[in-house]
Amino acid sequence: MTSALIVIDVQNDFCPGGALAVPDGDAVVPVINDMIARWQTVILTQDWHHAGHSSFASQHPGTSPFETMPMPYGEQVLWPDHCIQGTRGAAFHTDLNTNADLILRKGFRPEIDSYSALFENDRTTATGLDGYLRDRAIHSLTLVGLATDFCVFFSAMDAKRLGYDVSVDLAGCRGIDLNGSLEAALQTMRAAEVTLI
Ligand code: VGL
Ligand code: ZN
Repeated sequence: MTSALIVIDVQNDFCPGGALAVPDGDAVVPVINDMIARWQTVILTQDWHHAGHSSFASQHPGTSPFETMPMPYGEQVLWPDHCIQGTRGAAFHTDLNTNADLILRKGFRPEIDSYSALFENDRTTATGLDGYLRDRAIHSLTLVGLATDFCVFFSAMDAKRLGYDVSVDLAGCRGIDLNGSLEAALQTMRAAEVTLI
């Protein structure tokens, strides 16, 4: 079975010192570099927002980061401004091996967020990655990256829903953990038969 490694959002803003730093986020870099060297097909994703993206608390007067807000497509966490296109914060961590087959950018529509590598947050607008994987006869996916409980989690659940064989290697992941979101994500993935390594 042809397999791919999908490396989610290992960008400066999700690492210590970044705008939406994931605790210990940079610790995944050496682990992921070792994996990249061993995988035949590697796909990197990059969170890639316009300044003024609707997921930013800065766009909604009276709100603060990490509050939630109803959007037409469902409840949305409001984030600090992060991963703005072309900025240093949106760049991959300097030490990450970026020798990938495909670099997929997501979250570039101003009015909708996109955690998952496969669908935007309405869970129906496709990013095109499913077509790419099908065309290349890739059925088995291993996911790593940031953050375990948001972009990795949504990517894993969407991939499972589309029928892929999905593993998440937790050694290559770190979580944000908002109000227990990390444990909830792990439980939901287990229940969906995502393999947690
Ligand atoms: C992410 C929150 C907002 C992630 C991206 O990569 O997990 N989280 N944008
Ligand atoms: Zn984002």
